[in-house]
Amino acid sequence: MSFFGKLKERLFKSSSKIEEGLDAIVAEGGDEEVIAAGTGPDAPEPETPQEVPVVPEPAPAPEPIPVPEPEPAPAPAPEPVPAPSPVEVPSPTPAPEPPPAEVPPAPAEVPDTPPLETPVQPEPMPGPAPSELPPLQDPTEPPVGAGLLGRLLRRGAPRTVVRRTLDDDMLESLEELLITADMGVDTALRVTANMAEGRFGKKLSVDEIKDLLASEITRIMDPVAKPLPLYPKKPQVVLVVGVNGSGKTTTIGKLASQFRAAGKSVVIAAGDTFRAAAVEQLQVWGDRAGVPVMTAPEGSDPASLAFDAMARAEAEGADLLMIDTAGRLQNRADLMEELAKIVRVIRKRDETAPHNTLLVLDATTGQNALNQVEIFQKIADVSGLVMTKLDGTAKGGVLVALADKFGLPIHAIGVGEQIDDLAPFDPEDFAKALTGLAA
Ligand SMILES: Nc1nc2c(ncn2[C@@H]2O[C@H](COP(=O)(O)OP(=O)(O)OP(=O)(O)O)[C@@H](O)[C@H]2O)c(=O)[nH]1
Ligand SMILES: [Mg+2]
Repeated sequence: MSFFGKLKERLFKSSSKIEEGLDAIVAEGGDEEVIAAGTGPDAPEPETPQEVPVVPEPAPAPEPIPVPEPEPAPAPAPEPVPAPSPVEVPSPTPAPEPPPAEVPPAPAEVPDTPPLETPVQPEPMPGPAPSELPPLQDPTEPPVGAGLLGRLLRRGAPRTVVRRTLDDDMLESLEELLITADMGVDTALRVTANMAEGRFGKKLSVDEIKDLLASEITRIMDPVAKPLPLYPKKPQVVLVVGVNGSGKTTTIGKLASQFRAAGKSVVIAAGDTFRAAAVEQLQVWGDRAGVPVMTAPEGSDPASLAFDAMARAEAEGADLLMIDTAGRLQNRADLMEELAKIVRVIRKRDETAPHNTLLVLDATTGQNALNQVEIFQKIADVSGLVMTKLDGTAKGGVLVALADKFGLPIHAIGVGEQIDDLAPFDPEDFAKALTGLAA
């Protein structure tokens, strides 16, 4: 199944919430209009609900075997990124924290070239399969509308469509609906205001509103849809952070597998040294992805492990080092300080690192994700987001709020627990899936 198919099927809860809401809004105060079948190419689609299946079936059980599909471009698909402004390298800390006992004295490493300014020319990634064009008309048939056949076809049963005049009441209902879909108040207001521009007082059907909504969402999200950039720096250090259970370890496993498939050599560091189970979980992912996992004894300093992992990745000439970290709630100052220390120690080895700091967000947390971004950004210079668990939540709209508020790149989204359930973020697909439109 294509990733869009999966996304659409699994965003069931979010899309059905929006769709049901729209149906109710238009039905309330809308008028049924009768349209003669086949009248003109612009004739709106029939609106009989049974003809507009949002998501036909509930999401099936996850496919057992992660068979890589031919078409999806893997999440790390490097686009020829205009290099984001280089990671802000703070001026050397005046009184650098003494490295953990086992950490060798930090050699001052100055790269010859600013690595982030000269992105590697990435290998072209397999592009998405050409989307299938809807069969507009059978070329062998004469155009409908010509001759007797056309007249006969037009005489089908008349269809009905319900349209409601876009007024203040309807706008307010739309705002409320978007807020309940977790888009946040500011974003919901902006989206509905844009939808209404030039359409106030006009009559709209559910499908027309869905189209408007999807294009507004796409417009907001287009600028943030950026695959994880790849840089020539070896190793490129990718630090993965987030609150407990957001999907960091799983995302690292999925990304590592995709990087490997793209021909990159990857090392993973198990920076969650607090739980033995966390290390084991990462090792399982490492095995699945076919990449080595560097571990440290339980309870040892994660900053120290990160430092050692950099040394190993350098020695092995690895392209990428992905550092997993323990989950930490953004309101736990002690844990956030520990994260800041990991970043400081990494920078002692390479002052340009980490080259990417990925904040992994769980879509089911809804609006709290906004607070997570704010605080993690302060502590760890978050360079991009991955949103997991978009399957099975009605809170998918939060991704729109995040894009609108922070403008941070969204590198990938997760829609399941399998190794291939992560894909680059595609705003149009997402908007269509969220609003329940067909591909
Ligand atoms: N449905 C679904 N489950 C996911 C997704 N990503 C991760 N999970 C599940 O979420 C749970 C937590 O994932 P982990 O990768 O362990 O999360 P973590 O952030 O590493 O957790 P801590 O290390 O405990 O902070 C696991 O059961 C994963 O299988 C996703 O996209 N969809
Ligand atoms: Mg973990």
